Amino acid sequence: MRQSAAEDISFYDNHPEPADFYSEVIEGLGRKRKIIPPKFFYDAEGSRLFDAICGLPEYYPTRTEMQILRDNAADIAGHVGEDCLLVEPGSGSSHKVRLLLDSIRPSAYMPMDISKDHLIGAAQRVSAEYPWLDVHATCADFTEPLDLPYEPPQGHTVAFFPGSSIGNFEPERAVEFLANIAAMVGKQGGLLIGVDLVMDHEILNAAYNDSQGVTAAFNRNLLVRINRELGADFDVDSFDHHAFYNAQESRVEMHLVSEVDQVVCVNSHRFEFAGNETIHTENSYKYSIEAFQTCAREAGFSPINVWTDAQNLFSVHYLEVGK
Ligand code: AVJ
Repeated sequence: MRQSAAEDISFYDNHPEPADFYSEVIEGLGRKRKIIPPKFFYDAEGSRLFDAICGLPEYYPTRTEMQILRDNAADIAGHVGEDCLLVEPGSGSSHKVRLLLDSIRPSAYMPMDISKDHLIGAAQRVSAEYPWLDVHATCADFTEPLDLPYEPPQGHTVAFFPGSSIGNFEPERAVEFLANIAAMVGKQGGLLIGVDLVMDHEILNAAYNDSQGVTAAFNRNLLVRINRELGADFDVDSFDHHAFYNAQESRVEMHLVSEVDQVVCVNSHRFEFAGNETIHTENSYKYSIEAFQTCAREAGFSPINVWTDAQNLFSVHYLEVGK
């Protein structure tokens, strides 16, 4: 192996339990109202399609959040403070954190992801690009409580959770997740988190029903993946993408709608679909600033500051543990 500065990272393996795709699909399709959890969208093709979604004209969250981070990097850094350990649960390619590193100047960065190979590659690239930064990659499932494998010598810990990924949790689960983060960052800890706002329904509906059909392909790819990996016989073209804003629940729902009465086999399991019956594949909750701050308080955080864009599409909150 080549030795270079890029490989100069620390690595911790928490040996996360891989999700059981087969059991969760069988269980979800066996329900009265069929569901498949959104975490299964992200195989290689699903990840590629999600990246494409982030660049779509209708999908405002990614570019809006990035602009908020760029425009307010110095102010954010002022709140976060110097020399923190910056932990990023679900860091993926560590793309957005690059907008903040030069301003925040953490003493160490801890990308955390369940996908070990992707994590190590991304951590090495950050390390090469920011030679002054100590990088501690941690392979872990961020939805589980976790004690940090590395504590910063002089200071506090701040978590970074961008992308409105919090929106995939049911609100009660979101509070639990935030409480886990509060426990993880500890007494002097903070959390910088991106949260999609409640807004005009037309903007929301367009963001999940793009004109190029990328979101539809992303949704249907779940069935392609089930066919390939679990030996199922979904007729993928007979399921329609359906996404809409449910104002009552304050969430965008995505479904796959069976066009006809049909039977689908997954291995030895048979599942009957009536025409128009749906598989619920995703919830993406939207929060007003106040509603999110209420969740944050319930989880043991105090809201410190919030940044938004001029159109009030997206919010970035800074929270600190305690009263
Ligand atoms: C990654 C969960 C934030 O809910 O907007 C994008 C996923 N689904 N288009 C979102 C998604 C359809 C995205 N999150």
